[in-house]
Amino acid sequence: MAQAGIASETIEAANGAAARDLARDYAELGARLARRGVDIEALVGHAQRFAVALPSWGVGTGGTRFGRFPQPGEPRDVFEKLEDCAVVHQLTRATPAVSLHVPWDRPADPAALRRHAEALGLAFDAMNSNTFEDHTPGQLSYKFGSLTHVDAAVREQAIALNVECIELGRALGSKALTVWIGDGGNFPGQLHLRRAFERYVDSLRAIAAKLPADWLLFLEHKLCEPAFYSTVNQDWGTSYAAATAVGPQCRCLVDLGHHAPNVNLELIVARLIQLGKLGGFHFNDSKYGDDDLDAGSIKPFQLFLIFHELVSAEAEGVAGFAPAYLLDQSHNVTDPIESLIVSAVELQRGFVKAWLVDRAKLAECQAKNDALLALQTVKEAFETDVRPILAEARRRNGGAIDPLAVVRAAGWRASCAARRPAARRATAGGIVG
Ligand SMILES: [Mn+2]
Repeated sequence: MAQAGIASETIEAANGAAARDLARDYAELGARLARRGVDIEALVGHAQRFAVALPSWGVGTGGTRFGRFPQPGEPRDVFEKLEDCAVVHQLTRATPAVSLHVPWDRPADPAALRRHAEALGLAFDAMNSNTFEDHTPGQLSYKFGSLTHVDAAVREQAIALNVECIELGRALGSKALTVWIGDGGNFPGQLHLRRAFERYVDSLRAIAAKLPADWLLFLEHKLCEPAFYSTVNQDWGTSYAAATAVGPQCRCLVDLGHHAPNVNLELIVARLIQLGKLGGFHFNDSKYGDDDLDAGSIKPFQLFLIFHELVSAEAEGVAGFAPAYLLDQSHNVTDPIESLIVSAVELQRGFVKAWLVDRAKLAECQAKNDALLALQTVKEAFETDVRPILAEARRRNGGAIDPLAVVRAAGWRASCAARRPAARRATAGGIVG
């Protein structure tokens, strides 16, 4: 039976105590925005409909190759992972779906897992296939690659796992498969660079042939790691070429941490939108590489500028524009539930601020080549404190005005520690794509 989350009375009591201050802050912000010709109610509406999926692999404590430091009360299986995801959604009302990693979270009984999710008010987002490890004892199949391996038998094994993900996803109600592979070479000369890419496209075509008509296939690129010389799908251009070769159901997925330092991510996003191939996102943040830090923690202006591109596309009605949003982070020193709450709110903040951009004024600045005022127009939106809007949206949607305070005060983690003895602990975490 699904473990009920935080008691609704607890949330209501906390909201009751905070409601008066929120009403005052909301009214003040509404008046300020009205002077700019902005309707605060429209912004609350945008905040209320914002949604990002949670990664099943993100609710266990993460780690690095230097170690993992689990905390008491971690989820021990996919059923308990969903219970933690449900708490994030209960408080933020912004995370209604979960993305599974297979085989880490392969359900023995998909129908039972779907019932469990539905009882918790959750749905399933994109499936994720893992062919960067072997999970069969004694096998080392993927040491030299998976979908691009020189041995056809290994490629077939990797294709079969992706097809299994599609079948599991159908049973769960998912509509997409995300493929990230660690394939590549560690040394010059190790791989025939063009042949490896040809094998990648051929394998993807075999997977795409098994997709239901209403499904999408997302390709996730990454500059390096675990291969440190040449990665088969290393950048958005390669990903675009592969997605185009595979066909119309295939799109590119942008993981914010998977690029060379200083790359202009919002420009990549704009290009993929323009080319009709933006499939979705893995949101996180980074300082140096694929750091998998919490969204918005390091470069909030970059996050806002990405949402500016996304919201512009939505506002302009770009045909076929419907990217999938997923958090993909590793929580090594924080409580994963708390990090996911804060990260979901950070994304919602970027989304709402992007709707604040005065697009008519910006278009005018661009037409007049007024670079200075164009920047000021964008920054006026970025610098607006929209916290009362986000809190009001949560309140109206039945969530918590202050979700972080409520999850701490409710003692969710401590209650998990009491009913999840560590003996059965087997959850995966650590380095993921
Ligand atoms: Mn990712």
